[in-house]
Amino acid sequence: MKNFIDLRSDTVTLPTQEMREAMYRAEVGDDVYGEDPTVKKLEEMAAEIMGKEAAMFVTSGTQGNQVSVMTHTHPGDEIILEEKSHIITYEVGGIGYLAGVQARLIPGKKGVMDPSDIEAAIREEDIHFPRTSLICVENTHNRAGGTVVPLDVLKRTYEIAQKHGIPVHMDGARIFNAATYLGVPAREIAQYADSVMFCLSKGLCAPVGSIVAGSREFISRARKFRKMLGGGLRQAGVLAAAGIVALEKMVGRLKEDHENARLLAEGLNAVPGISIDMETVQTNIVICDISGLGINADEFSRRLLTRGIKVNGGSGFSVRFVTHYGIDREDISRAVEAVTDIAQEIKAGGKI
Ligand code: TLP
Repeated sequence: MKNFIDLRSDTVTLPTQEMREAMYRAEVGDDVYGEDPTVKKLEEMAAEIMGKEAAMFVTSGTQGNQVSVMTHTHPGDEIILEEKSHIITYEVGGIGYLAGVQARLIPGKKGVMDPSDIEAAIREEDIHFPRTSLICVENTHNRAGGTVVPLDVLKRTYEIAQKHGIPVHMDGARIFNAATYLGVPAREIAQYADSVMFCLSKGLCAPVGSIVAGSREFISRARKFRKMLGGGLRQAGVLAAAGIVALEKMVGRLKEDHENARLLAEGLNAVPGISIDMETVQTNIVICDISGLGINADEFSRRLLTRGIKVNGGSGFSVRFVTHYGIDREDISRAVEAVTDIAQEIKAGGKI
């Protein structure tokens, strides 16, 4: 039995044996000189998969999003984002600091912005106004519970963006989870964005790295911003080699993570004191409202940890569980049992 069942994030996945072997064997060169064949191979593969002209390996999803925003915009511009998006919540205020842009936040429904709200937020030409220079869409949407933006919404959003001459960036950290849910190739989703960032290091298990894909012209400008942020890596082929295995071998199994997330959600939702909006359980993320238990997320995560389960805490009452390659059905049963146990313990008035 495992020491811990780690449901904090799919970022905790470890590289597979095949990745480690590919990393060991990787042919490498100085990528700042454009001489790393393994990085080039990964970038070409990634561009092809996303249906874009070019792609660039970046150190992280955060770096990929930030470089994309910097490349699409100028300081003083305004960009449209969903109000709970990763870029606005978890990227350390980078868009203000690095790109010098301000955010126009739109509340989404389960992470999905209504295209007409987007259109209404686009600035007219006026001496007082900033220029709206980018629309960002997150797919799947992390804080909404791994929800998928429907293809018709993406299409309408893209049509509006094109009508106004504004590019769309997709934070597709988990785009393959969205593609798995929709049953379409990732490029069908990516076609509705001018640039797309996706992560190799989440459900796909690579140890490090993300990709930004877009037009050749966009990627060549983005390379300068990546360099500026210290992302010009040298023999990065050792990392890219794992990324290639991630794309070749790990995409097809994401449906298992989705099945496990559904089982987990069903199990947890049956525990008195826990409620889950089951409509949001579409991919590998389950967000629970634990307020009915009468303890906050910090206390909940502390009690789970003593039972060998890791989740992130916090002062609120929302707890996220993420399934991934390191989680099997038995782990799901153990997690549900542990949560049931905590609920009973609270009911009995027991303290740890
Ligand atoms: N998300 C992480 C944390 O940062 C919250 C997680 O555990 O889910 N876009 C989205 C939608 C993401 O969920 C993440 C990571 C990123 C971008 C950033 O990727 P990294 O962690 O590689 O910088």
